[in-house]
Amino acid sequence: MTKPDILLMGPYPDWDLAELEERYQVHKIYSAANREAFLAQHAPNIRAIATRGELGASAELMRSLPKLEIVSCYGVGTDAIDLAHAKANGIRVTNTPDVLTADVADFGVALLLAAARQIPKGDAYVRDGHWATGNMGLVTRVCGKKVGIVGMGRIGSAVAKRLAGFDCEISYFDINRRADLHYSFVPDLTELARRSEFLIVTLAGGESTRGIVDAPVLAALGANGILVNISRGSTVDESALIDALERRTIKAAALDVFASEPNIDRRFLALDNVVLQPHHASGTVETRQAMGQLVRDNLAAHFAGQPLITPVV
Ligand code: 8YV
Repeated sequence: MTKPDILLMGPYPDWDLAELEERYQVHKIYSAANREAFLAQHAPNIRAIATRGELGASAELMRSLPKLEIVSCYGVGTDAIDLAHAKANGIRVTNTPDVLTADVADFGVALLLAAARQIPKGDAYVRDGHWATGNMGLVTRVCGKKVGIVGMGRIGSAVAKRLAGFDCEISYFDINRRADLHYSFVPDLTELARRSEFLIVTLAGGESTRGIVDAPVLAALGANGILVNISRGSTVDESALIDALERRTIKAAALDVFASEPNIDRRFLALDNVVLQPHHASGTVETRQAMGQLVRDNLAAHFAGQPLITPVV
């Protein structure tokens, strides 16, 4: 039997690649020297896209693949996939929910601790020999503080659960109140920021959340406030954030995601009050193995004519 042709949007770990190559004819668009020539050669046969959360699949790309049946996303966020186009054209879409929730939530807490307790600064302080001669200065406590969670979905509620264990007072903003949770619901994001010492963004990306953390929200968070973003760079007005960090109208930020990844705004690099990470919240061996398995299980279900495991469209 001939192997179905699939288009790989970005690099996958070797263990996934080996498994995919066993079952599919894998075409790596990210390593093509000439994208147009690559598509001209392979597009007519492609039946599936295996993407990555942040890379996605545009309508233009999907339009160029006449035999496309499914987009299997290696990530929970599908904001970079044109879902409307997929739906209108009978193209299925799957993602990898749940398997990454715990690691992403752990990382949100780690980033909060890193920013508040200034862990990167302490590390540099020891390495560059200043410990013997200087004074690192005091940092900000995390336990017992008021935390605002922006987006109380799977990841938001896992972050809340962890920080409740730090005796933090948890409030949240979302479209609707979660009847199953006892945390305080604040339907106005600026008001949530005003009430919070730390704001942790876990919202899904996309047009409805673009720039939702804007200048007034940052102003309300205030000069002692810390912002953590583990969602998508698009949810934060990055110019407003850089301005707030430069003018110290918020205390600090810790960011795993950026408006333009991986080539982030270089103004971040000059700031000592921001912790920068390379979109790696789900990047543990355990979670990435589970994500890769789910991508393959969805593809296998599709090509076997069985129900998809985690369908989005
Ligand atoms: C991954 C993500 O870093 O799940 C998502 O939406 O953005 C992350 O888990 C990404 O998908 C891996 O490329």
